[in-house]
This record gives sequence, structure tokens and C-alpha cells, in this order.
Amino acid sequence: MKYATRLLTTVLVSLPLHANSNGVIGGPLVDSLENIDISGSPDGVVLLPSTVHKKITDVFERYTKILADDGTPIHFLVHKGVGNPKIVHARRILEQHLRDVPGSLYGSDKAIVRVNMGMRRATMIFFPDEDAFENGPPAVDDFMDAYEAPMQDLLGDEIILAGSSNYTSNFNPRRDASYEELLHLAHGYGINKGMPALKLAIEQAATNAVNKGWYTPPPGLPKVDIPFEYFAFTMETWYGIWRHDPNNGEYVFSTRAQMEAGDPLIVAILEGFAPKYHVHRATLVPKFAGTFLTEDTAGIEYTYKSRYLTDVEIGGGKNNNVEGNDQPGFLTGNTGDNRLEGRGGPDRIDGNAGTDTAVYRGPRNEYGLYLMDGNVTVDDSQASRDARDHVTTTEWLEFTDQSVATSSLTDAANHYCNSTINSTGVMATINVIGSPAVMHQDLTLLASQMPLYQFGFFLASQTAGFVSGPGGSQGDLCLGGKIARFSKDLGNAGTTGSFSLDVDMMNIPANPAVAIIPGETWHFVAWFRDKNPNPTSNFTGGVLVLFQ
Ligand SMILES: [Ca+2]
Ligand SMILES: [Ca+2]
Ligand SMILES: [Ca+2]
Repeated sequence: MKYATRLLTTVLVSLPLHANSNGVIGGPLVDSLENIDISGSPDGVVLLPSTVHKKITDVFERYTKILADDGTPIHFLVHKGVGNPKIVHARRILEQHLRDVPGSLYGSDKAIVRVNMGMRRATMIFFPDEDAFENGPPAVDDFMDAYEAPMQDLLGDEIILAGSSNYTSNFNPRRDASYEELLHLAHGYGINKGMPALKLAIEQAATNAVNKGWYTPPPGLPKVDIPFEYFAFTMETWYGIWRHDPNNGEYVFSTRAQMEAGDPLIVAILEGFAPKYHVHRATLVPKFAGTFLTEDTAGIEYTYKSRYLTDVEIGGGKNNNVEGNDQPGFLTGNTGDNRLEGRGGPDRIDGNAGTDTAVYRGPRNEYGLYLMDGNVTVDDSQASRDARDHVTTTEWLEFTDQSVATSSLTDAANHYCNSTINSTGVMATINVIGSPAVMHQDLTLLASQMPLYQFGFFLASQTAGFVSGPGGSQGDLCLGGKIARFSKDLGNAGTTGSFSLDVDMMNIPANPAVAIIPGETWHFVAWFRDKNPNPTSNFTGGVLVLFQ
């Protein structure tokens, strides 16, 4: 093995680290990757532009990145032969490793991890297989010798996508190495540089596990790398990435339950940093056919790992189905006809195109159905069953005794009034998301199609109206009567031209604040600043909701 592919700390110390003109680790190669625009690509993966250093483009073909909080990039360099879906999968897993886990001991704010990685221009390098990397042409050696930032490799044939035959095989499933290799990068250049308490806790847990004989490092592993391999191995066990054989493996505990009983130090670290269930999306490969399961099911080997997935999207165009688990989930269909069963927990169901069905485990009369602005809330009256789901772009709701067409439900919302075109050339829109049932206390306002980076806020009234150009605005106000202003919840249209507000329905700021009561109709608009070309303002149209 020419390169210490798994031994990331060895890679780091062998690199000629130096600061570039910006004071960050870099040099001609790394600097040539600054500010590559990935926004034009739907999946965020682009061809490397011609401005990139030849020693990089002699080896790599494509590129994507994750931006840290301060805008610094974590680079992904992709050799030909590794398909974009695998790169997107890898990027999602690193995003999961780096995403805040609210309320956790170490991970409630991981900005310091992200910023340390971005500051160092930490880089993932993707080759299709070991041959292309270890035995590649001299250009690979030239690149490895010259690249100025720390890097970690991941091989395409070790990236196992959900629904692929390597994933679903009952007899010879393959391990997805993505979690491990991406964790190494975050561990070495994010955690160890920015979170000394977590770094120390992992080292102590690793030493303890080695001393107790629970963890046996691979032969020849440098001592400095033991915490890296132990952290990654235990995370894989914790997520059931593969079914470990305790008699033949590095680690004596094979399941999350065994770890909780036997190695509480690392369990506290994992729970203190990583989400208990995956929060990254898993997109099923187009070849997958049938129903994808995410509950541990006897006789179906892949459910040992898929039971920790919550966000599953059906790829391709086949009439495939997904069954969720007892966690809050997000199930997304494809262009085919899909059956989506959220099961326990509050789930989001999106059928996408085709004729789709959301499936429930009880009779129709045990569920409340509420349609608002095109989205259905399905509320299970029975405890510990299907909870309360949000269903969108789905034609049928299937209960154990009957099916209900979502088109047969009455929409509690109505778009009743327009404003004028703003500087983007279109009219801004407003939508209401959630439930019109006051008992659910579930209402989000969303304003869209506004000029980028402009401020604004929402307004509400129980009375409709129409005021043309109030106060010199170029827009029209679709409210009358006593108007409540959510001016303390200032929104910014940002890069997407939209902002949203989770409404506290008990405190509508009508001076004095009032609660929304069943039977009331409320009207909502958003106001926002605009330049057209002189400073002005505009409004969205109006949407009303009859609350129940
Ligand atoms: Ca669920
Ligand atoms: Ca569909
Ligand atoms: Ca559910």
C-alpha cells in the first residue's frame, strides 16, 4: 500500500504544511480550488474548471464542496469512474457528521468543527477503486506529493448506495465505508483541532477499550491512529452499518444494545456527537424494485442497517414503495406510483409525480384529516401508532377499511388576493404549512419569490381588505381591520428569495397579543423591502385560513 489510506494522521504529518497569503493552509494547488461555483449543477457536482491547477486536473475530473460557517470550503475531488450519486451520498454523510445535534453533550454546536475543517481546506479525494489510487499513473503520485492541504481518500467501490444489490444482498452485503472515511476527515481536522474535550474523551475511551480487551487494533496500526479507527468502528457498530462477528472482529460488542451495556464511555461520546438515527437522506438506486423496509425485519439482512434511516427517497421511475419506522421520517416518492407508509412518529410524506398512496395502520374513523394549502395533516387518534403526519403531492390515503382521495377533502386555506410584480419580475407568493386544527398548534408561514437578501415580516388580520400602494409601497396590501405585525420576527430573503416563520398561535402580535381560536378566519401576507430601482417595498398576495 503506497498511501496510508486509512491512517489519516500519518497522511497529515507527511504533508508539507504551509500558510498561503490568506493565512490558511494552502499553496498553488489548494488555492486554485477557491470559489468554484457549484450552484449551476442540480446535484452540486461540477466539472473542475480550467482555472484549477494542472496537477489536480491531471487526476481529477469533478468537484463539489461543503461550506463551513465562515464560507471556507471543504473540498471533494472526484476521479472519473465514481458516479455523481455516490459523491452526493458521501457529501450527505459528511454533512450528517458535521450537523448540530441539539441538546447533545459535544455536538449541539459543531461550528468549531466545520470552521477548522474549512480553514485547513480539508479535502476528500475519490477514486473508483484501489487500483486507480494505489497503482495509478505517475500523475497520482505527483498530486499526492504536491497537494498542500490534509486529505482523506474514499473509493467508489466502497460506497454502497441504499437499494443497490450490494446493499440489499441477504448473503453477501457490502459495508459502506463512507461513514468511516468521512468521519476520519472530520475527526482529524475538525474535532481534534477544535474540540479538545471530545478529542480527549475519544482517546480515553479507546485506551480503556484496548486495555479491557474490547477493542483489538488491526496489526501494525500506529498507536496515534487507534482513536480514529476505534471511533469509526464503534460508530459503524452503533449504526449497524454491517453485522459484526464478535469472534472474528476488532470489537467484542456487535450491536447498539451490547455497546450500551458493555462500553458506556463510547456510547456517551456517540450519543454526545452523532444523531441516534441517520438524518441524511438515502436515495434508492433506480435499479431497486419492490418495497424498501426501514424496520428491522427477520430474514431481510439489510434492515439491520436500514432501521437507522429516516429520510428515504425513491430514485428512478419504478413503482416502488417504502415502509418507515417508529421515528419521525421523510419519505419521498419518484415519478412512478408509490405506496409510502410512515408508521410511528410524525412523518412527512411526499409522493412526487404519479398516483401515490400514503398508507395507515388503522380504520378511517380513527384519524382526523385536515387539508390546508394542498397539504394534508393525518392525525391518528390512537396513541403509539401512526402519530400525526404531513402528506403532500399524494393522491390517496389508505386505511385498513377504505381509501380516501385527497382531492375529496376541503381545503381550509384560500389564496384570495394579489399584490403587484416586484423587482424580480414576478409576484411574491405566500403559503401556509401545517394544520388548520388549532389543537395541533402547527402553523408555518412561507413567503417566496422575493428579491434576494431583502428584509421583511409577516402581517395578519381577521379582516380581508385591499389597499393599493400603502405608504408609498409599490405593492398592494390584502388586509383590512386591525392588523397584527410579526415585526419582531424579521425575515431575510437570503439566497433563495424566501423566508418563513413558525407561528406561535397563542401569541398573534395584534397589540395586545391574541390567540387564534377555532372557528376564526385569519388572513396572512408578507411585507418586504425592495429596490425597483429606488428603495421601495412590496407585499405577497393574501392567503386566508379557516381554523378548526
Ligand atoms: Ca415514521
Ligand atoms: Ca410518485
Ligand atoms: Ca407517522
